[in-house]
Formats: sequence, C-alpha cells, structure tokens
Amino acid sequence: MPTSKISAVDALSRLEGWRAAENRDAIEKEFKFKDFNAAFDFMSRVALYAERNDHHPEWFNVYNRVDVTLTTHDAGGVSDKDIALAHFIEDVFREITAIK
Ligand code: H2B
Repeated sequence: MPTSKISAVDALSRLEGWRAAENRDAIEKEFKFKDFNAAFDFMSRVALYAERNDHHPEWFNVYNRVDVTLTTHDAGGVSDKDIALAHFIEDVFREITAIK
C-alpha cells in the first residue's frame, strides 16, 4: 500500500522544534552536538533505523552540526513515516546529548 501524504502543518503540530521547509513539502530541524564524534554517533544510529524501516533522511553534516530534512519521496510530501522517523531522531538526540 502506498504511503499517503499528510499536511506539513499536521505533522509539525506533533513535533517539537521542527519547521516546514521553505520551498518544498518537507520538514526540517538542525541538531548540534558536542563534537564530530557525537554527531556521527547520531547519524550512525539514525542510519540503522533508516535501513531497517526503508525510510531515509536527507541530511547535511559539518563537524558537530547535522541539518535534517524529512520527506517521503514516494508520496511527494510528508507522511507518517517522517513523523515516526522524527520521533526516533529526537529519542537518539536526547540519548546522545544526555550521555555527555
Ligand atoms: N526514504 C524516503 N525518505 N522516502 C522514500 O520515499 C523512500 C525512502 N523510499 N527510502 C524508499 C527508500 C524506496 O526508494 C525504496 C526502493 O524502498
């Protein structure tokens, strides 16, 4: 069954600190870490989730910063898969920043 698109506004109402991307149907948030090692730890854990669930983030990393954009390419917009991934990302972020 194809994943259905939901409204970005609806998606954002269920998340903290995420915003709508400016020129496309996607949500985004920037994450900052102690150093590159922590940022890469975050990306590694999210990568395992992405492979397990066949749903992948778009992201950009420089040193301790990871900018994450979520959208469902198959649906042409934001879907419940992005909400689930965003919640997982928040959990991982909390864990990693709490350790330090
Ligand atoms: N990730 C995201 N973010 N959106 C998709 O539509 C998507 C994906 N589709 N990961 C998956 C992979 C698809 O390309 C494969 C073939 O299942």
